[in-house]
Amino acid sequence: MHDDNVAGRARVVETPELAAFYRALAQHEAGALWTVANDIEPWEPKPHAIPMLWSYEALRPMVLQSLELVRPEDAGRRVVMLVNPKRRDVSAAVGWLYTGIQVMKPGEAASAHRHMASALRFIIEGSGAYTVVDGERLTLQANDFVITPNGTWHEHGNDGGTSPCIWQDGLDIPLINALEANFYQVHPELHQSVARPVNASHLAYGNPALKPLEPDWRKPYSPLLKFSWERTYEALSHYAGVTDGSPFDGVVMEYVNPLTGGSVMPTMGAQMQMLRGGESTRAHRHTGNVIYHVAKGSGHSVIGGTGFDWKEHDIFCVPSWTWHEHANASASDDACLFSFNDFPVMKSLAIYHEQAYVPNDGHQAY
Ligand code: 1HN
Repeated sequence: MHDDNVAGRARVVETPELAAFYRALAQHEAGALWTVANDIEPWEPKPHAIPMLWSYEALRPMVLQSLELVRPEDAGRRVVMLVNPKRRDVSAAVGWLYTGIQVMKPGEAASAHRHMASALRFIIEGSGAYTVVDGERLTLQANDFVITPNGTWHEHGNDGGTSPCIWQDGLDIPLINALEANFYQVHPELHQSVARPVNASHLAYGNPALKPLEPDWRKPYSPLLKFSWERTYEALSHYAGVTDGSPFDGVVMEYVNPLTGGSVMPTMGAQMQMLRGGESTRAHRHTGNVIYHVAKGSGHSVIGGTGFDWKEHDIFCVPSWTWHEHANASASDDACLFSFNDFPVMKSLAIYHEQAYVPNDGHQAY
């Protein structure tokens, strides 16, 4: 589409004299910009990651198998990570985002630590999961969303019933490592003392449109740490009744910091979107990377010209600047997609950019 052999682009023809010049520069750890200029200034973003879908049905038995193979005391966290074949070198699922599936047996508790990377979790199965974030214990149910912002002490466990708890972790760890800004500490006492009432932030900040007049929240992340599925689905269902929705995302809502309306954490944002019965969206693309989790229903997405069928708890990714569109398989039931992204990074650096797909009524051929 774009021709590099145009005026204004680097197009130096190599000669023996130039080759000798390059070798001489290299001996001094220097180089000629025009030999790399077109690579480091692409016409548009060229993501390394490829579109991927990880089937929960295929991975779940292996996630459960890990229960018998390692203990959290030895592994730190018992996680099956999802790796993009083109991002193996940085342990990313897409772009600079990491994701994995963590599992804990009833009665297990993983120790507390903190790091400069931010984390979030989306609960998949089991009823006894809890997490403790900076002294607040949060109880977790299927499809709840919980954040552990950078620098917060966090630990998890399963203290309910007889079945394992499984959740998806999302972290910006590849980004923080790329920025060479990661720190990691284990808690001096292995476990935190619980300093606040159970679910305190949810009770204080979980009511949409009513905020406590607590004057001293100065932290750069949401004081609301847990966003329950019950309230999220209720909000989406209500909103679905009064909106046409986005042509690209259906009925979509962002999880926000209730004090600012901004993203839940400085580096990662999260959304839940509903595709109503029979709904299919038009394609668009944007800078920024997204990892989706199918919270409800089934359907398919076309990502970069490849079709991916999905059903509950499948995880898939959309690399930066890649066309994507979604369709609900059911004519009558809604489907819901949870997603997290690096949009806050893109937006705070003023490099977020979005474009609609115009040909063929907004639908890719695949
Ligand atoms: C981490 O701290 C957790 O706390 C899970 O559960 C996955 C992957 C990379 C780095 C830190 C957790 C992680 C992680």
